[in-house]
Amino acid sequence: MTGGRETMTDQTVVTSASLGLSDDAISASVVPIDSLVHPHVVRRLAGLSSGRATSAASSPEADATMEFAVSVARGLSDHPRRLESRFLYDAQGSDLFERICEQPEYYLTRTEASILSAAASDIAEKTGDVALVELGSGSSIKTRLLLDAYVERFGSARYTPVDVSSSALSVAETEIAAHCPQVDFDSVHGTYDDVFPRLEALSPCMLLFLGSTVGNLDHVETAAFWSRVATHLKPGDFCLLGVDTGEDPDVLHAAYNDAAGHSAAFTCNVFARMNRELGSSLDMDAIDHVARYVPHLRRVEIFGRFLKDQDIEIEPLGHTLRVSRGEMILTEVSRKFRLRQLVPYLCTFGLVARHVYADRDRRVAVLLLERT
Ligand code: AVI
Repeated sequence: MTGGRETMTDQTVVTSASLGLSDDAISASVVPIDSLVHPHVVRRLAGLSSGRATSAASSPEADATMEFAVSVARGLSDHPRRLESRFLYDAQGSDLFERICEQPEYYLTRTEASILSAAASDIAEKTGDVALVELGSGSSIKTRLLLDAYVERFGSARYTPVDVSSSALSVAETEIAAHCPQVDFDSVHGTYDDVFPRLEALSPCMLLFLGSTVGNLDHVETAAFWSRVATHLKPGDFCLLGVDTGEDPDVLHAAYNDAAGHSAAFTCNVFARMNRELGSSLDMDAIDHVARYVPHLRRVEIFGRFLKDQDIEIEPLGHTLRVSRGEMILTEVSRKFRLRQLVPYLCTFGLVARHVYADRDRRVAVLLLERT
């Protein structure tokens, strides 16, 4: 063995010489950590990850801001840079998303509503009298079509909407009480995690996951999501899943770049939210919305593109990151589905498609899945 440092693994001895490196190259590669990240930021983040950062001053709002700050710091340090899409939906973002749903180019919402309107009574007949539990219920407008069908068939209905927006839940409650008083309304203000453990007590039930929200999860999140659904639903329970099956590039491009500019405002809002909540001092006039359909990945990718160099401050962490002109920060992906791949995939989680409802143009599908 000639020169070089040794690293022992179970089977192999690797030397710096065998890697073609001299000892000088190794010592020259030592980079002071302080030049990469400020010690103050290290203390903050290390404290957070060990759960020690919650101080006496902590409150749910402060914790939520810190969670946003850490997520932004993490996502902007990633390659490619990204932001978690759940932060698109603050009060302004939720309003903008409602506007998107009303745009003529955004076919998903109205197409899914028309499928539900035609299929509601058939769905009620197939599931029998089950409690309806809706993830990310928002205004619950589409769900009223289903509730009407359940009330008509069974005389009453049980409905548990789940949403992080308390204002959306109270609007839904008022509207449903006025429009359909036979509905027993029992909402959950929180995330999916808050409702999964309650599903067993709500069984027999049908979990509603509409609007192709599943398309905003990446592959890892998707598998984790379906595992949880499969764990918490009992055999014989149902899941009603709405997915976008569109594949026409022009139609998809228009849907995510509406002429009225609501899609652009929705993307930019997450950067404006960083200004509001994290003191990021971003020049909003120098951030553009870019949405493009990538056919081979069957997904729309949405970015904020920086038109000039900007320093992004993350005040709660005392951290600043530089983004250069031309850089694109991924804010969201929206996957589009092929039923011949999706249906067998769901089977691997014990969720069997009993019926698939679709529109004439095959742009949207609603799957009635049974937990076997
Ligand atoms: C909520 N989700 C299904 C929407 C979508 O189509 O992926 C979010 C959205 N983003 C921009 N426009 C719509």
